Amino acid sequence: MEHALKILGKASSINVRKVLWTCDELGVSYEREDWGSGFASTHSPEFIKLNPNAQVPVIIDEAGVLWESNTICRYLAGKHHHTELLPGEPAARARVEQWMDWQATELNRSWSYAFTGLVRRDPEFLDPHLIASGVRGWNQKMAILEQQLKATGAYVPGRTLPWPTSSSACRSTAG
Ligand SMILES: N[C@@H](CCC(=O)N[C@@H](CS)C(=O)NCC(=O)O)C(=O)O
Repeated sequence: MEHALKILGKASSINVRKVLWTCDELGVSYEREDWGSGFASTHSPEFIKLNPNAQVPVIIDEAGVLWESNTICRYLAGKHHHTELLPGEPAARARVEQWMDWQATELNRSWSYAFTGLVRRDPEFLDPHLIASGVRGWNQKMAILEQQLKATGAYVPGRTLPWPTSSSACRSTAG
């Protein structure tokens, strides 16, 4: 019997939403617990044992505990043999992973300082030059994304997601 998938993380987190959206596309059911700022603390000893980075999302299933949102999405697609969502063919797979890696490294790095200062109002992130540089970086990355979406006419890796889905409500709210 397959164990239920448990997802730890508040649904408003962009990184948790990736995992929820992936589950929706795969038709995988799950239980979710609210963890993260505003909810149960990820700095509690109980949570740190699961993810030493004190971040959501974390998943737990019969294989154990996993963190890092993009890894979780790839794991779930692989586990459920959805090679259309995460292709097995190396070149097609690399094109999906290229954008996932870009998001986690280049894109996230561009906005995080300015976001932490301007939105979170963290006093350690209020250097106006670094904020201006973050805003410039974000706009450069968004121009790359816009260009790619213009080229495909649809989704980042290509013209279609692998199969039609009824989850348009989920898609429109995924940030
Ligand atoms: N690289 C991590 C980043 C995870 C991350 O930044 N999570 C944020 C929420 S979006 C978090 O846990 N913040 C601490 C908190 O909410 O307590 C991933 O992709 O899973």
